[in-house]
Formats: sequence, structure tokens, C-alpha cells
Amino acid sequence: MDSAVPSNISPTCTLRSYTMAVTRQVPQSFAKAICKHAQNEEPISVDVALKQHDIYVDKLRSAVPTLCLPALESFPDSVFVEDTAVVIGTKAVITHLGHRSRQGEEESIRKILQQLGVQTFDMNVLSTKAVCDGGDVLFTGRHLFVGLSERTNHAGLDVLQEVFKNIKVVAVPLGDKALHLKSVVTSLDDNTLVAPTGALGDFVIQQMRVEDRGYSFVRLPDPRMCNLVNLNGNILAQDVPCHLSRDLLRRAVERKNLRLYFIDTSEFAKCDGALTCCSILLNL
Ligand code: CIR
Repeated sequence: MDSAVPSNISPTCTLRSYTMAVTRQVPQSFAKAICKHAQNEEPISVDVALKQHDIYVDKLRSAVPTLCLPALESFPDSVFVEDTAVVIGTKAVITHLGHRSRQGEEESIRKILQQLGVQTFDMNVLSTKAVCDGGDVLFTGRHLFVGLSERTNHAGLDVLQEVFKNIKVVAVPLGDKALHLKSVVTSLDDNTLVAPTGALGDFVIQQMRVEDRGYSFVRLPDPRMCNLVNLNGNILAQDVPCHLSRDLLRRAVERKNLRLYFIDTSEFAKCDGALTCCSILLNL
């Protein structure tokens, strides 16, 4: 992948750029990761997950320096580092994770972010009631959309607003319709969101009032393809066998002169994970 933001991107396309990424190795305990939404015919294969994760990390590495922290065996879901911190610029809120079995994963993330010079704020110190998973937080550059889900509550949103004072935080009530906001919608660039066709996509778009807020959006039939990593103009999408979604996304990416890569994440999808959840992107 290319490290530089493409110079020929379409004039309607604005992108934030990143200088590094943080990931974490898949633990052997990953086979016991929480699984609520996915319907699996096969159990998770840790060996396959390790290979898929290596490919993911290599892809990130070809664009920016990427740390891969050691696995945390006592936390089966700890590969999903996105949930542990919300980082904007040089400030990070270290989240109080919404599922009890995951609380504690954030400790080493706090340390590493501090070592990198990021100022950290502990959510559970700022509010004893707050919970939040980073997967519920979508930052577009103009808005911080926060899904209110089974993992993220209003007190969590309030902490984000307190720390990121100058950014407009928007609540997106989700209930139990999806694990996280970013399980449904992510962004192709700072003004273009990607959401699934059908009732869930309609609902979320309506809750976000994206058109009133000046966003355009791309709708894809396969919800799994709506979870995109956008790293300096390199778009990573899950390698799902929906030809229509692939074609529509390819065309949207080409219109903006971005670059598209498909990555197999079958083992992560078996425990409700996708692509954004396996990294924290930083601009330091
Ligand atoms: C969980 O239920 O917490 C994990 N099995 C999946 C977390 C995925 N995280 C994300 O999409 N940000």
C-alpha cells in the first residue's frame, strides 16, 4: 500500500492522514472470544486468525509504521484494540469497556499511548457510570458520532464530549440492533459515509441525520463491506463474496481516486469483529 495520501484524489474527497497504527497479536484464547451477532457454522480457527491478522498488519505496515503488541492470553477479545481507546490528535480517552470480560484490556494500551506522547484520560475516572467501546465511535473530522449500544452509554458519550470539547458529538441510538456503530457505518472519506441498504442502514442513517449534516453516502447490500479502514487513501474492505457490494465499492473508490484492498477476515467475523476493530490509527 502507499504511505502517502494520493495527490490526485478527487476534489470532493477530503482525508485525514495518519502517521502510525497500533495493533495487538491474536491470543491462543481467541477461540473463546465473545460472539453474539454472528451465526457460525464453524468454530474459530486460531491458526487461520493468526495468518489473517499477519496479512492485515502487513497491509497497515506498508502504509505507516505499525506496532503489534504482544497477545494478552487472559483476554480472548484483546485483538480488537479499537475498543480500548478513542484517539483524536494527541488526546486519547481510555475507555471503560462495555463488556465486563474485556475490562482490563485497556491497561497496556494506555501505557503505549503515553509512551508515544499521547495525553490520556481515563473514562472510569471521569465518570463512574460511563462505558464505551471504541467501535461505537466514528470520527469524521467534523463530527464524533457515538453509537448508544449495549456497550456504550450516555455517560460514556458525555466523557468524550468533555475531553474533546471543540468537537461536535452526536448521539446515535442503536440499542441492540448492532454490536457497534461501526459494525454498520464507516467513512470512505471525511464527507462520505458507507452504510448498508435495508432497514438497519436506513435506521442508522436516519439517527445520524447524515444528509442534514452535509454528508453523502454509499449504500452497499452486504453490511460486512461497510466496515472500512481508510488509511491515507488506502481503503481496506472485508473480502466478502457479494459481487454487487464489491462492484459498488470499487466504483465509489475509483471515483475518488483512492486505492482498494480486500482482506479476508473470516475468523474475526465469527466473533463480531471486522477491520476497523483490529487497529488504532494515530496522527502524531
Ligand atoms: C466483542 O464482542 O467485544 C468482540 N467479540 C468483537 C469486538 C469487535 N470490535 C469492534 O468492532 N470494534
